[in-house]
Amino acid sequence: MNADPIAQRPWWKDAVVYQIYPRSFLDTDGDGVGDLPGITARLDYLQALGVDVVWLSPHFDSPNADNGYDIRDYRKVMAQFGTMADFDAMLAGMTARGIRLIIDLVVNHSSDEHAWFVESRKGRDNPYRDYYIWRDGKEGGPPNNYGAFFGGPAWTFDPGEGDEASGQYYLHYFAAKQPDLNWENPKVRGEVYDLMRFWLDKGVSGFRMDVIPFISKQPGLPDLTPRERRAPQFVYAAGPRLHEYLREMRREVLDHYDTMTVGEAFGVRPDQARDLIDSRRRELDLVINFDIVRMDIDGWRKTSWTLPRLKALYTELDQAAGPFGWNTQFLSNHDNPRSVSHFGDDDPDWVEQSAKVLNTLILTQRGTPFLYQGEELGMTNYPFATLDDFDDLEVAGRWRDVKHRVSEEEYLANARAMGRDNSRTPMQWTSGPNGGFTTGKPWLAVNPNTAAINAEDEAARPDSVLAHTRALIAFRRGSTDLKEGDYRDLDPEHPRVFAYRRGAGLLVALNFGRETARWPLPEDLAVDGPAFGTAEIDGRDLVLPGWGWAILRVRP
Ligand code: ISL
Repeated sequence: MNADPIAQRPWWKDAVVYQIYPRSFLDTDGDGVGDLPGITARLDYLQALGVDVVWLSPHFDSPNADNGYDIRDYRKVMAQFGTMADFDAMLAGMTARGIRLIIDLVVNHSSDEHAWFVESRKGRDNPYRDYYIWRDGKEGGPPNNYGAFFGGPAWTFDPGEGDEASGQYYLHYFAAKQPDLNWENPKVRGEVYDLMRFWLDKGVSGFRMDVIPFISKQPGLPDLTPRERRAPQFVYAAGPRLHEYLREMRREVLDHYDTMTVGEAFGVRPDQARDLIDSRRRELDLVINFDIVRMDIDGWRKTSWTLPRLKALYTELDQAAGPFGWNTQFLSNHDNPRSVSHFGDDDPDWVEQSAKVLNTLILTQRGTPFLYQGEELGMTNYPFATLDDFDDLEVAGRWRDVKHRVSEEEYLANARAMGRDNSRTPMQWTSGPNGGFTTGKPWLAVNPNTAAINAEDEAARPDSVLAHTRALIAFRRGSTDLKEGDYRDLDPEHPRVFAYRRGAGLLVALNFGRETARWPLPEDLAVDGPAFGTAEIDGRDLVLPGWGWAILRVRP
């Protein structure tokens, strides 16, 4: 059992979360970009799905260098998404349906068009100068050898409004249009806490915190070693004051509200994550870890994964959370490819079955499930034909970095498999034009398979991925074993079957392949009635068809 030291069990432990990438959810004004009224128009759909919390990717005013993860005004709704009245109407609609809202807190960096940076860059004496991280160059170049995740160095020289001599470099882990905020400055921390209170006072129920481990920088900003340069996130996430900042944030803001906080733990290893989510430390409630979704990606290259390795990661993460931690359970989001293309089988003959297996995995694991928009439908990666089909500065930036040594064909093959735009193509609502997402020209092309994979058709089919996902969310809601029970892998080495116990009363078995699998039930197991799923019990064997799944009630 999970020894929860907090008096009552927090609501977010039993919740199912649904992530909305607003740009691609539903467009109601024909500009080809999703908007907040579009979300409001689909609240009955979300209520019918049975989700408890919506995580909304950034809705704030932004020049959209990084699709909203570059915020120009933290208290203003992006014009393309609507108005503050639209936000209030959306939140009221969610609240009326018993759905909570957590929003995306992007405070490792702002947009370079934010008023703070506009002032900061004016010169060394500006009162906002140390809201950001400015340093003199070294030997005619940047202050150190940090690389930016979206290509090039993590430093950009800015002459300011003085003469060239007054110019300095500013730090940006991501794009040059995303300058890193200086959390060493208590004024910056105070500004962040104020903007958090602004949205909490409007009724939001918490935050997903973008690359929050990066806010504490390494003292002196020393050069990275060649090995560190290959994966700088592990250095960026290990700053000395992170835990201090998070505890201050909780004291100053979060402890005064009933909130859910989810830190995006880019660069954090499972054992380090434990310190972020240990409820006794009063830092974060949950983290989004990268161990599973990035198990087969090395920088921009896609490598490979095996089911035993995947299963080992589930066990490692479950054990790392310990009795005072709690995990998120997810297989995709707006930064990763579609789960059914990544971990399932998106061949049209198998996509539906394998999507059901993956959603069963997400919804029967120990922790808080996070479904990404379209995952409930079995939406797949997009068939990108050329690099021009992408609209992601990460794909473009990394190509600039490697084009001198990698063929476009090789780079395209990797971007096609792992590029973020795979999960950013518009939601597929119908088989009609643009999948019912917009009456205009969509900002990113709609997947042509919307003819076969769309919410309208699936809502009418009892055997659809949508129907399956709804049923599992409802089943989970009523299952103490799934919500609270321990997790134990029953066959970690099996190459294609993922079988595990949840609590005292359930066994889950999943077939990660097209071939039928006969899996011998453990000798000491007394099965209680037929399997819920597509498997059959033959004597002491569980027979799982290709991409089959089963949830068995067992006698304790
Ligand atoms: O892994 C990555 C870096 O190579 C990216 O996919 C991603 O930038 C990383 O996971 C951090 O993501 C978050 O911060 C970024 C933003 O682009 C992502 O959308 C956000 O989820 C900068 O704000």
